[in-house]
Amino acid sequence: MPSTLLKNARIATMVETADDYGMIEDGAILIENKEISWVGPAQAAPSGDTTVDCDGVLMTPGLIDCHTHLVYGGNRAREFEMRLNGVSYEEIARSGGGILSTVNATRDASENDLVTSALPRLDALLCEGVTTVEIKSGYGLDVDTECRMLRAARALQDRRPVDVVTTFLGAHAFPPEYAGDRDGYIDLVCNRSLPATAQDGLADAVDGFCEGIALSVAEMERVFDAAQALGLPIKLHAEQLSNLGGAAMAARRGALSADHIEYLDDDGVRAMAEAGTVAVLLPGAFYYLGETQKPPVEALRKKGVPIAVATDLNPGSSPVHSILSAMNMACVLFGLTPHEALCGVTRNAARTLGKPDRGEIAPGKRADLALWSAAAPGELSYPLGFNPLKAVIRAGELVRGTL
Ligand code: DI6
Ligand code: FE
Repeated sequence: MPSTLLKNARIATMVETADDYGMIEDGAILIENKEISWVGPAQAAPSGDTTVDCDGVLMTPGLIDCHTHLVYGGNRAREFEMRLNGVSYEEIARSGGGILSTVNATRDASENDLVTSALPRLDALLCEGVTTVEIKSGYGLDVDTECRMLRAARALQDRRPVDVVTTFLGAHAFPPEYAGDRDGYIDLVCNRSLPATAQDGLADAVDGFCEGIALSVAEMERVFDAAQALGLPIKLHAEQLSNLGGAAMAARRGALSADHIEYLDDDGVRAMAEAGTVAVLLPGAFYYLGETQKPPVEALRKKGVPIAVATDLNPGSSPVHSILSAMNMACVLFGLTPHEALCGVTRNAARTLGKPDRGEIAPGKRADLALWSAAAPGELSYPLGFNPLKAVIRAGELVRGTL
């Protein structure tokens, strides 16, 4: 494959060794075989088979939304109204609404329905420079629907220029048919749903919702035992509404990430630091639920826990279809710096997906690049509702905009 040299770019490499954005002001980048083979100052650049002048554009790694639930049936606009009329998220969940109302609608949807309804949501992310997206199941809660959701998620990458990483979230809630039999449902997850998805290669990781309104720590441990026996990496929705110690349990088992973590305590922070578990902050859910307890950002920083940021795109607690807005909210609501927010949707997001081949602009990484009409990388977190994306290169190919 011929090589392409992109020159005259301001490159925010986001490499780990740099404590700023890893900026190369008059930079160039050589792309060969879908990968970055060289990056550095333009005057030292090797020659490529073709050369493109980027006209001083700002270049970052392609963005990674590492936590979404964007495949689902129906919608929950009515519950948004209920919440604003004084009914809490937990009350709605306990009365059979919430996640379970999406479960009903998702069970009624065909794979094609799920793909069709997910595409506009995915498109909203892609038009902001997302090149990799994680998508969870968890609105099926039976063997067939969990598999169907994951097949729909995988099918999306045949329809759009994006890499989809899938996560099995059968441990999201208890379905109505197991209302009085929690252990029976965990048995189903461990012995049937999870093996079925693993057998068909449908899941890249296993997640759960560890919460008073969902699974207990002990129940999650059973699911993680089954996941780890199948060789699948684990992650957890933890400490979102209360502190159950789920994040520490997941970290001690080597989890890739613990997500939400508003109620994380010092023990949880320590366990995550020791294990290298990434803290995934989801400010969209915090915002929509009117939460006031903020994640312990200062403690995470002090202990060196890597921080990622994601949309949590879902029909209930976070109908956020914008990774740039999630970055802005992480800054404004949680006090992240714009640099931390950008690390959170590039390098650290890649880490939560177990994908060391992306998230930085460096030799050997995938040539997934977002090009912006912005003067500096901090500007990506600064506005709300403004999109400065100019172009996207995925695996070395221009897939959006013009250079
Ligand atoms: N936490 C979340 O933010 C999503 N799932 C979870 O465990 C929300 C799920 C929903 O409300 O539909
Ligand atoms: Fe979530």
